[in-house]
Amino acid sequence: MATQKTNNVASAYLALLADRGVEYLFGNAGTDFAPIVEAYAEAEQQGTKVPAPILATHENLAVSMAHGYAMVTRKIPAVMVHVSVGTANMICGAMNAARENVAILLTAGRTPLNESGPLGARDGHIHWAQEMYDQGGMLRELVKWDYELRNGEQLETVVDRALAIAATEPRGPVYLSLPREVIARRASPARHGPGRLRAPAPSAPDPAAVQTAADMMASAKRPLILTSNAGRDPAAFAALAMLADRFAIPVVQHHPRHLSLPSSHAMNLGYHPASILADADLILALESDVPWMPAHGSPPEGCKVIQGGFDPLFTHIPIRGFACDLGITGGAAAILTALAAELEPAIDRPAVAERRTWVEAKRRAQLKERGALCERVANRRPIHPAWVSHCLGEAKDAGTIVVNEYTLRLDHCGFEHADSYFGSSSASGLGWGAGAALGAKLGAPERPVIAVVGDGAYLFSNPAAVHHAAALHELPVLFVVMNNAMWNAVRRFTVAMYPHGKAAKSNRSAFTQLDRLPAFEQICRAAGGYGERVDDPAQLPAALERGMAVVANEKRQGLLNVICSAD
Ligand SMILES: Cc1ncc(C[n+]2csc(CCOP(=O)(O)OP(=O)(O)O)c2C)c(N)n1
Ligand SMILES: [Mg+2]
Repeated sequence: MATQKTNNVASAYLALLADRGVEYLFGNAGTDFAPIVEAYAEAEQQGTKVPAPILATHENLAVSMAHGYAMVTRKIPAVMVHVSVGTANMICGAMNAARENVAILLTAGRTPLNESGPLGARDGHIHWAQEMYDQGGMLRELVKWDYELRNGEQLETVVDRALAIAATEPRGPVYLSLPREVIARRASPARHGPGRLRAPAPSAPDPAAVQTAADMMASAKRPLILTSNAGRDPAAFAALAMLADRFAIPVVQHHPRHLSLPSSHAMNLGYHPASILADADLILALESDVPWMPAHGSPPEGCKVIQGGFDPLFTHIPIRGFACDLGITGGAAAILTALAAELEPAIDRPAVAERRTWVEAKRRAQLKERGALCERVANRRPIHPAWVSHCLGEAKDAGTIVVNEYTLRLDHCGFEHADSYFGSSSASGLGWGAGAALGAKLGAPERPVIAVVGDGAYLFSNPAAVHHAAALHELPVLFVVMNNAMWNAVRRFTVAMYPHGKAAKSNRSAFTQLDRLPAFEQICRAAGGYGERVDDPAQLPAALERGMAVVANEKRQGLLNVICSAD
């Protein structure tokens, strides 16, 4: 039984969070924070253990940092923002986290309830206009649970329930609002017991469903595994490598957010399902919200589809019609392990040998094509994104964490270990990558962290706030900005929709060019970091080396503004 000498509910709240393993509170403050600020001062004086406060000067940065931290540590961080307006700024980050099953305790103050009277009652003009009928309603669709703290007596139940629900698979953010008078109330010395409200273990894959899947797989000639996120569970990384190798089943990672298979694995057929879909007679889509892109081709008729994961139908997505002839609910590692055990006695060894040869030939052709492209573009100016990706792959070491907001070409940058690569959320709320990289560095300080972002993504991330946070919290990250001076995605999708249209013929179409961009390297330098503009492809390897050396040796952030072509 832990006892704190507390003044107010806020003190008890912070002590409870720390006791439950919440190491950091990422915050962007306002008038609602007064009791929290006071509680921190009190904790410092009394030596009470509380989550370390991590100040972020924009809410999207605060949530993205928390996301990055949670993604590498699998611990639950807390975020606190300023009432309704802070919540509004936080929603994009909340959506990124929700779609990636990242457990975060999102919190916000709440406009004082009383117009006068108790400590914490309204004393600023904003305390009228900032009130909303349903503050939590703004992000209710994106969180697993939301609640408003009513009094200090329920604190332990509320916090424990919030953390347990966030940690239950499929994981996700939860939201708690904290009215100012409630957290300002005097609390009797807080007593909380050890946490008794733990996240339940996930259900095991149904043995009958696994048996059926194994039968389907054993009789298939060209089975294919498609995944985006199996590697969220590091045990699944090893299980997938084993199963794919043992039974010679090719794997394609479609828009991966976590690495699920080493790049060098003999069954790794890259990142584009369209290149192999036509051959498949059975697909296992594992933790994959969009296993293939119907607009680019669908599996042939007669090809059966098994979907597996914690929520195989992705019920939070309103429309999603990917076939599911058989669904298996459970963790990716558990599904793969059970499947391998059932497949072992059923498998036709000569068929596996034939398939292995077939996959290896496909893989050789892919590698040759990638190598040829890389050679072709190596000397191009502006620098080609494939060359940047290749050079980065050569420069980083095995322990490096790469956070990619969208522009890195995975085809040209190899990764061998679980948790070495993190891609941006399927929701793609831009502005995530730079903050997530800072959070990753906070969670894994001993590992080098590189953020690869487009010029657009970089600007969405609130660069001044990002570089300030990197300096303030001493988080030396290397930012590599692939600067093509445009929102190429907007251009690409316009041309794809109107290939013979007027915009396709123009290179000055609206809402695509980013002219007169600032010198990004100077923004980083202004915050005390290292900054370099790179426009010569031959100089890129040396520039990467310099950037990485500064980050490693001088322990300060760095930014390479790499002048790139669109494609
Ligand atoms: C919050 C948010 N606003 C807008 C978009 C739409 N969007 C998707 S990609 C993109 C452009 C990204 O530009 P950049 O990072 O430079 O990469 P590029 O497309 O040039 O490769 C935009 C604006 C988004 N995904 N998220
Ligand atoms: Mg761009």
